[in-house]
Amino acid sequence: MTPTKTFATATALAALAAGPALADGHAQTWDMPMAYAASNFHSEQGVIFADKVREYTDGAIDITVHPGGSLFGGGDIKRAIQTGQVPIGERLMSGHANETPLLGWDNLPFVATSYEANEKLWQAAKDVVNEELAAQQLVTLYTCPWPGQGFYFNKEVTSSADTQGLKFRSYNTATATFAEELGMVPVQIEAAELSQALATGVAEAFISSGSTGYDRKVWEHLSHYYKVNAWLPRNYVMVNKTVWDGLDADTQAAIQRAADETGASCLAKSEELTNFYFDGLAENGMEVTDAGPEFLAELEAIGATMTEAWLADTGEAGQAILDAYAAE
Ligand code: PCA
Repeated sequence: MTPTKTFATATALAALAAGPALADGHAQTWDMPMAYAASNFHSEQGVIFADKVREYTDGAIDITVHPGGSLFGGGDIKRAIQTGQVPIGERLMSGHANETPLLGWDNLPFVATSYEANEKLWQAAKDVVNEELAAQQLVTLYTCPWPGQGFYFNKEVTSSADTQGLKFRSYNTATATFAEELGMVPVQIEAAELSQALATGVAEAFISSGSTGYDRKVWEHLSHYYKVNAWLPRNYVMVNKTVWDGLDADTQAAIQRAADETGASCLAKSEELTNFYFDGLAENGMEVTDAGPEFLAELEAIGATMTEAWLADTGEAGQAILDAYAAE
């Protein structure tokens, strides 16, 4: 991180948190780093959120969105918020499952594969996840799912016999595990760097939604997309807890209203765009199909062991989420 990228020193942050937003008659200006492309729906919704916050707080909180990892790279956003370098930002929640396995609740293969099921799972996970994040100095404002995750390759794949030794772009520990189980060699790369990784041969396969393949124009390098629909991971917009606690109740309520509305519209957008992305990949020459039965059976078997491993890592908390989900 360069000094010019630093939004606020600890002192500035303390001043931000010191009182009601309008106490001195000035708006608080908040820089909001986001990890994904400006044209991506998560980023567009982030801008809508910022507009709503400005409106509902009568201009007291003025958020500037910085998409595409331009202010902080995806991997650095959470820490930047926790340490007060920026007051607010957005990140893929399961990107932190390496430090906090609970945050991989939405990354369990084939457990919740529709928007409805994913929302049910979030309702089951939400309280314990938010409690954990609060302990990490973060307040979650809204979350929003990506479309279902499928595999991108540069050739036809009918089973793991075809995936051995491929260089695989992962975006978190679960995707790396999935790749290893399929005999591939994972390397973690941000979506913002994906096109370059494919162009230079650093990666030749990955798992993601149609959305990220479309954003990154991966048809320039890859030929096949298998829909699979293994899970729908969520991004979340979080605010530094000290900053949040320093806001008066009306300002908090106004921001939360904006967040609730944006969470709902972002989820609807994600669902609405799912087929648009598949069509876009196909129109640009990719084969977009379901995975064949042999490959799918292998993925399901790997997925089951990954869920077991997650339960072992998260103990009672993880089991309680899955129990609550099953009971709904
Ligand atoms: N796109 C993000 C995460 C999940 C998704 O669909 C990515 O590939 O980084």
